[in-house]
Amino acid sequence: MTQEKPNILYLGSEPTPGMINRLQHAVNVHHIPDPSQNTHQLENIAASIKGLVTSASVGVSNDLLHQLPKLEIISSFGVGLDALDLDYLKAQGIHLGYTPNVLNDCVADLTLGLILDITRRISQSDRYVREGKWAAAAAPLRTQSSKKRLGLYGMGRIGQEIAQRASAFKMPIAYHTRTPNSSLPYLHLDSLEKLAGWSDILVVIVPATSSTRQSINRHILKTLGENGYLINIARGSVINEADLLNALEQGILAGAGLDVFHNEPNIDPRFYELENVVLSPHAGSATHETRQAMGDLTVNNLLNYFQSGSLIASYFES
Ligand code: NAP
Ligand code: 8YV
Repeated sequence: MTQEKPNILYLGSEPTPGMINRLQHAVNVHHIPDPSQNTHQLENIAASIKGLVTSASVGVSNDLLHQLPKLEIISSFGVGLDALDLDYLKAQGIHLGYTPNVLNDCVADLTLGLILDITRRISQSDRYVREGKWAAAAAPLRTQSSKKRLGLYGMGRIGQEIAQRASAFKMPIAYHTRTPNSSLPYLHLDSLEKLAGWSDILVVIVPATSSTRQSINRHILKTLGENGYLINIARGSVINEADLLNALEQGILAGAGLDVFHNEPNIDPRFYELENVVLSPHAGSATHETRQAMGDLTVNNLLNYFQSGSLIASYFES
């Protein structure tokens, strides 16, 4: 007797081509990019859904979760889990797969790119040349990137990769986390304020949680100071964005390199007017190689669960 394939709900678009195709061999995929726009299709299948595939940016609303009484597993494309109600999932015993580590290198590479760009103003210089200004006057001098003090707010999987790369640029490194990691050769500071005071460049690479929400505020930015640079590669919600915009406009801060924003992709247009920011469209993991690895792990987490009861990368069981 052949066993019936489990029903899976697939939200959002397909971030890596071929994911749905691979899943279809072992499970029945119901691809509903936005269930709030397609309530009729969802009503017909909700009671039978055992697995769900989503991404860090799409997440799953609580309203949808409450409509899925048989849900056993969510497999999420990405490492940030802030678009999911983790307490609810844990209480319901719903397994959660995600894609840690496979994206560390590319996110760390882009972080160094943002640091080099905002200090040496690479994007701004590119505009200067394209706009034909070079022949009229030499471009202004920029700020040295190497040897600057690099503060990392967060020193987990990605933070450690950033620190390794920054060491090659001869940057002294300090970090702030709630728990010091004694295996690391870097200075641990026991508050974000102390880290901001110590740093020339402050990199945000903590998860978006209630304890980090809006923790980068006017006071922290003032402490980082008028020669300081902020790099945010984590999540927009970790920063009080009104405070950041004011600080950039008023010269309280030298500059910022930003990959993530409030209300992305419809970001505050005040950013467009500023020359002292480099803007990146949430592209930390956005390379062919890393997105392929993330897609494979997302698919394999789900398939492994239905084949053997265990996930390859499980958030609650790690
Ligand atoms: P991770 O390995 O879990 O590391 C998180 C780090 O943050 C740990 O060092 C942790 O240390 C620290 N931390 C957590 N809460 C803190 C708090 N309240 N105060 C101070 N430190 C705190 O995570 P990861 O894999 O490095 O990823 C970090 C985040 O990057 C993700 O959650 C995601 O939002 C973001 N991300 C963005 C992109 C992008 O494309 N831009 C791509 C991937 C990930 P303690 O627990 O000891 O405090
Ligand atoms: C995702 C990310 O690619 O992993 C994360 O947390 O932010 C990115 O790597 C993006 O959010 C797609 O959902």
